Amino acid sequence: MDLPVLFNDPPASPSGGCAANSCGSSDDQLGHLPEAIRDKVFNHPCYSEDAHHYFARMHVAVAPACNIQCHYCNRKYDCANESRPGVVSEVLSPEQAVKKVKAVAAAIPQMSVLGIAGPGDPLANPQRTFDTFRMLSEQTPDIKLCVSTNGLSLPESVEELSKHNIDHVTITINCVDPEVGAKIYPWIFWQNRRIRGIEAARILIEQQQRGLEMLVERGILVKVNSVLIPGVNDEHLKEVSRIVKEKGAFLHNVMPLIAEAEHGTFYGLTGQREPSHAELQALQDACAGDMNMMRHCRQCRADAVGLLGEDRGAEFTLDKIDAMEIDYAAAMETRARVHADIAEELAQRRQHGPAPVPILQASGPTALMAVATKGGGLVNEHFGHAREFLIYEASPAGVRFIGHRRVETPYCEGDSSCGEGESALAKIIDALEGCRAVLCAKVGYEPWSALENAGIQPNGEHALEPIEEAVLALYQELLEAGKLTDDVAQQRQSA
Ligand code: CLF
Ligand code: SF4
Repeated sequence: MDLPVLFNDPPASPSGGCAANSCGSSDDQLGHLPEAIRDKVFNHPCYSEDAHHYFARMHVAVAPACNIQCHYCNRKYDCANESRPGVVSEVLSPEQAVKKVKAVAAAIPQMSVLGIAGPGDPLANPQRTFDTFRMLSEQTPDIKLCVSTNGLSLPESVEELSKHNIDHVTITINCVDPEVGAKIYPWIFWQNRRIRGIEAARILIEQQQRGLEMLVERGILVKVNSVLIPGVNDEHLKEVSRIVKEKGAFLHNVMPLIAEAEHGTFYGLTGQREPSHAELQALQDACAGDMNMMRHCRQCRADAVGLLGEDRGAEFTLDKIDAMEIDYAAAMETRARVHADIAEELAQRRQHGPAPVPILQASGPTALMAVATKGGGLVNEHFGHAREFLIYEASPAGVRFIGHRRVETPYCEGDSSCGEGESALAKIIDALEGCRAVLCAKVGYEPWSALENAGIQPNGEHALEPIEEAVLALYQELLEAGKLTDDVAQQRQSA
């Protein structure tokens, strides 16, 4: 199946025509897709960058076992292929999971997708995973179903996946060469035997590739996740990207390795380094020539609830759900209304995307800009409340989304009486390294000065404006004021 480009980078447009919006962050992201595919992605927050500003996803942690070992995973925690390492989820029975899905769907009508992503491998727990999917496809037909797997048991599961209307499958593919694989996977459990080394990696790769081909044949959209491990598979991932695209994968999500010693993973304990923001972006850009790239992944938990980047899981613990009265039929009416409103807004945005950049100069500086948002595609979060910043690249060719930076402690949550506010601010400034400006709904006096001193221009003038338009406007203001002189190469080096 020859899939149209959804997430590719924009063509360079020195003439200033707005070729903007990589990852289809707005403009004509979905407009050119065949209707069948548009229906599958328009409200999936992971498959459409636009959708992730509006639609929420949730995961249910029904799958505790795993059939392989990855060097970036500690079995005490959730599957690191689709989750941040170091996070533990409460395992649910399929019945508990269904109840939770209904409760969340009623409380958060924007929740459009239910994923099973752990805490182990969903397909290594077929009974629990498919019982959950079966009940959900019968009882909550308005929710898209999604699954993420390491791929070892995928070929044997494809038939069952097709039965439950699962339109979205993620396979984590870190390599297509067993020699590279042997450095990532110490063993697999296969046909009742533990197999190690290159042989283990060879079997895993074969199963992943066969599973990918079988899914594509059935018209199921496949996203490939890859963990970027510097010195192990960084260069190799370009080939992975090329091959999975050739085989019909829809989207490639290159995620940074997280290898902190306190997580107790092999890589964490042996000092394997994580990639920098610049390395991640450079590899995503290199793969983008061959592949639709996802850049808005938040490496969420196996029990995540809410918009990508937020986690409302604590509102839906088992005891709280037990106390809830859920009228799902009524909830479905509200959900249909909310989804229709969002679809209308997205269509409007596509039709009236940001105005083309006037030709200020044929070529010019490229600037990274950070944005504080709490959703809806707007600059609408206070600097001090932001838990993450979206990063956009602005140039005479337009604006493109390139990723996000997470903040451990929002500035306003740092306790200023013991200096925590200052230390939180220092860490935020570190996280924004390489950015020329930060747009937010409001920013206080103290962080304002610190940001300015760090060469990051704070800006609250574009509060509540659509993000791309605001970034573009600020870019022009800074350009006209002669405040943009760095070129992108310099910025990337420093990032
Ligand atoms: Fe979940 Fe994954 Fe489905 Fe999304 S997450 S199973 S495709 S519904 Fe999304 Fe979260 Fe990244 Fe996964 S942001 S970790 S890509
Ligand atoms: Fe851990 Fe997931 Fe790898 Fe299994 S597949 S070892 S749960 S990261």
